[in-house]
Amino acid sequence: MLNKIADAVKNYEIDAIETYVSAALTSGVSAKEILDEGLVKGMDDIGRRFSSGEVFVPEVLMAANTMQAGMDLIREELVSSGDDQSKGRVIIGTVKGDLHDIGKKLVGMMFEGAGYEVIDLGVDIPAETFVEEAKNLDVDFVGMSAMLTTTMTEMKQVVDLLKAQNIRAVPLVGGAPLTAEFAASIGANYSHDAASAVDLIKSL
Ligand code: B12
Repeated sequence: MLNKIADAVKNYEIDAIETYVSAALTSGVSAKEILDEGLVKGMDDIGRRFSSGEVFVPEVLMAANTMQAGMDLIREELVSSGDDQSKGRVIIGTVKGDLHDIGKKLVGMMFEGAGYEVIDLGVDIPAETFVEEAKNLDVDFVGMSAMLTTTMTEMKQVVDLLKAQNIRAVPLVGGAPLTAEFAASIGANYSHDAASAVDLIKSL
């Protein structure tokens, strides 16, 4: 069943993914397993084939849309474990110039599941908008995602602007090209995946 889900992402079977994910949920497979062993596994394969030039942007986009359709179905179960009382307010967005949003959405869902109030700003978000929203919404955390080496530098601008305006919200960063060293160098907190992002936010 989980292999079928991974294959559906790999083969861009957006119509079939709903059937497979629903069947897995009905037969008691957890949302977490569907995510890790199914959807993410399929997307990892596409990522590898994209890097090696076997597939191109349109195929990656179709796989991404298939993955998103699957994620929509497990969303409820992933976030339902959250407490009623909010543990804090988080804004999350993908930085300016960057349109990747699957990882960011996933992290947002996991934060919700852990009891945080999450406001998703979307993609291609300028540093000024992160800072304005952090101020307006009086948030505890500012989550930033970057998937391109060329856009990760945007994160420093956000951190610097938050400091310059004396906003105490804690910056959290993530995305495939980032490292803990990079995050430390800009004064942000880093985690490499959605599960450890939850441990990170809880620890802060
Ligand atoms: C899907 C995808 C796309 C889709 C995005 C669709 C969408 N709606 O998101 C499309 C087709 C649009 C796309 C476009 C491009 N892409 Co692209 N894409 C990918 C791909 C294959 C998968 C990314 C993904 O969704 N992974 C699955 C999720 C679950 O994982 P994740 O994003 O890493 O997120 C996890 C962690 O990083 C972390 N995390 C993420 N954000 C945050 C935030 C916080 C606060 C925290 C704590 C944690 C955290 O937790 C997440 C969950 O576990 C990657 C390959 C790869 N290996 O990453 C390339 C990749 C990122 N893309 C790449 C490139 C080059 C491009 C393009 C420039 C291609 C082009 N020639 O046009 C464009 C850029 C468009 C733009 N301006 O953004 C390169 C980037 C290289 C680099 N280092 O700069 C990659 C690495 C592929 C490669 N090897 O060449 N892409």
